[in-house]
Amino acid sequence: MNKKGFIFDLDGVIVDTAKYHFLAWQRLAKGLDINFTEEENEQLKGVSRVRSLEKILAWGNKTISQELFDELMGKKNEEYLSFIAEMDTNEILPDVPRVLKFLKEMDQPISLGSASKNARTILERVNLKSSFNAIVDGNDVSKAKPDPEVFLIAAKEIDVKPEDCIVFEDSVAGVTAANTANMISIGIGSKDVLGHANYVFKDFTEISNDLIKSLIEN
Ligand code: B16
Ligand code: MG
Repeated sequence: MNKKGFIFDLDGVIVDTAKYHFLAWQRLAKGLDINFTEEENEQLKGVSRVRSLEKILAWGNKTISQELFDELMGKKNEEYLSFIAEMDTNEILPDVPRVLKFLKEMDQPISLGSASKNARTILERVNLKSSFNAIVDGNDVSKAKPDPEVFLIAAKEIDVKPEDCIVFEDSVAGVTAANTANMISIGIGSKDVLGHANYVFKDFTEISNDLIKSLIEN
C-alpha cells in the first residue's frame, strides 16, 4: 500500500469554528465603527490573528496604538475562547470521523496544519486529538498562510515528501499555501471561492472512501 500524508486544516474543515471567529471579529469591529461583509470575512479565514486585525483596521481606514492593538487581540481571543468552551463532539463537521477512521484503517499518516494558536484546545474539546500523528499549529510557525511553512512542517513531522501530501483546506490563503508547498489541495467549501484548488468539495460527505483510496494509489 502506498503512503501519502493527509494534512487537515482545522477551522472550517474539521469543525465550524470559522463562524465563531467571524462573530468575535465582527463584534470587535463594530466597537471600532468598522463593518465588514461575509465576503470580506473570506479573506480572514486561515489568516493569523495579528494579520486579521491588521486587515480589519485597513478596511476601516483606522490606525491605532500598539497598546490598543494588543488589547483588542486579547479581547477577541477571550470572546472566541468563550465560544470554544461550549463546544463538544456535535460540532465536528459531517463525515470527518468517517474519513479519519478510513485513513487510519488504510495506515495513512495524518497531520494537522492549522494557523490557530487554539488548535490543541479545540481538538481536545471535540475529542479528536488522538486521531492525529502530528499537530502543527499557529504556535509552531513564524510565517502565516499563504506561506507554506505550516504544511511543510506538518509533512516533515509525519515523514512524507510534500509532493506526496494531500491538504484539506477551507480558506483561500490555505489553498494557496498548499499549492505553493507543491501538495495536492482539496478545497472544502465553494468552487467560487476556492477555484485555485486541485479539487473542491462542499464537505466530506462528497468525499467517498473510494475517492480517498484513489488518492492513496495515485
Ligand atoms: P487563533 P485554520 C485559522 O485556523 C482561522 O481560519 C483564522 O480565521 C484565524 O484567524 C487563525 O486560525 C488564527 O486563530 O486566533 O485561534 O490563533 O483555519 O488555519 O485552522
Ligand atoms: Mg480553515
